[in-house]
Amino acid sequence: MKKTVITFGTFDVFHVGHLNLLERAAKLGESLIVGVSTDALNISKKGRHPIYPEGERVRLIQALRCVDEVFLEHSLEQKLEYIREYRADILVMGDDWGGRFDWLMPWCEVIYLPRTPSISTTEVIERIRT
Ligand code: C2G
Repeated sequence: MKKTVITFGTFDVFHVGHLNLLERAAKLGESLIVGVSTDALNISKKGRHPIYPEGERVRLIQALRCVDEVFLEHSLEQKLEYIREYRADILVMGDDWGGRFDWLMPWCEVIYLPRTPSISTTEVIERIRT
């Protein structure tokens, strides 16, 4: 059976850690769907405006060869609705979210992939600033 993989993220100031995560997620199935956090969701999660607005972040993710479809993620609590809507078989998240989405296991496989060490959007912003 062909498997659909779904993952979520802000993907602000896109970097190689994001790319590694998306490429590894894509390899777990035949198609990869990505929920990109809205600006409003990012503000509620991280307390700051993303550098790149949601429309631009969506376009960057959409342009990647490993990604099949992109939509805007409006709320962390709507994961089950998105999984059902896109008929996802596997939810992939970075291991910074380890355990947080285990409650979805009755509906899909939940896989946490190790983060790429030593790179993050926050660290890139800090490096540019100083
Ligand atoms: N990531 C990674 N390695 C890094 C940095 C990020 O593997 N060095 C992964 C994260 O674990 C996440 C994805 O890249 O799976 C996107 O990262 P963020 O944009 O920081 O995602 P976040 O804002 O945590 O949003 O519904 C869940 C959220 O929308 C996740």
